[in-house]
Amino acid sequence: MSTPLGTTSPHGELFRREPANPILTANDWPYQINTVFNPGATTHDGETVLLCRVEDRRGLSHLTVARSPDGVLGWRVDPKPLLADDPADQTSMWGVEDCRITYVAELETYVISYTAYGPSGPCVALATTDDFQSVEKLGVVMPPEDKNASLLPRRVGGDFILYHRPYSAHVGGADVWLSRSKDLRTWSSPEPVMASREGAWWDAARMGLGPAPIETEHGWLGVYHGVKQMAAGPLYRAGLVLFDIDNPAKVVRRSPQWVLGPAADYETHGDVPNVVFPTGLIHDAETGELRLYYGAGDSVIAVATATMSEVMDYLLQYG
Ligand code: BMA
Repeated sequence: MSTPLGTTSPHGELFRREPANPILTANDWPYQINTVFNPGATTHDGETVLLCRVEDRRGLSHLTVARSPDGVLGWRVDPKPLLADDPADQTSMWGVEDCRITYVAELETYVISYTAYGPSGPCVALATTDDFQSVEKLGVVMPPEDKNASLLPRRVGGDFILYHRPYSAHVGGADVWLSRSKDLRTWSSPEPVMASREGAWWDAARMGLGPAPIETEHGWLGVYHGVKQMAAGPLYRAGLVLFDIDNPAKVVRRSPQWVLGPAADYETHGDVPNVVFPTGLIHDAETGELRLYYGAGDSVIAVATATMSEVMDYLLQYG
């Protein structure tokens, strides 16, 4: 058996938890909430911006901005949501959840891909923002059931590329697909990209792409969540994938092991125990550091780090 062990993490994983974890909890919020988790992440005006999923005390979720100078400490949380549930809208009357953020240089704007939730089930919606103070909604782009949408930062072959996870009881499975668009509004039929593994594997029950993939010389670097169904309930962990630069529907590398899984107290306890759900990834090109932001236990936000070279070495050697 080949043993692709992680490097310096106490749990033998590639990503190392930030000692300040959890970096954001309900206690940090300027208004009363239940939990805060699964944040989109990016940089804006020299600061780290998280667009956090906040579950209120009705059980519905909205998205609120938190800013920090270093991405770890000193968070300032906005007093009101950037995107909220809309009681008048059938697609989002039960809330908005789990966004990913992509800066699209061609459009000079940030695109927010998120899950809108209503009586027909979860569906994929897009919005844009220049400043994280106001948004322009592009509306629902994938009908229910669909979630875990993540946009590439530039066109490939003339098209914008959106990874997402359609689900149908007829087809079964919950895998990663992609659709293409010229204008971010009209999207092509989904093409299969990456499927759950089988049997005892850590990502056999279902999966979804996390943060917007980052362009590297070896391909588009993505982080995904994989789920194993245990007797005690689902177990959510994070793994890595590399998509072909010119053919983003093609997986060129995939981590055999998870690179971060529930181990710390704040990951094994919470409203949903045993959840590491990655939704934000920031690459500091100067230091080579990758910061992975994730929801832990569906209750708090945490961050773990690795370097780009560690991640690439690992994927190229074992993927
Ligand atoms: C998924 C999503 C996430 C959540 C995860 C773990 O299906 O709903 O929002 O973090 O389950 O409960």
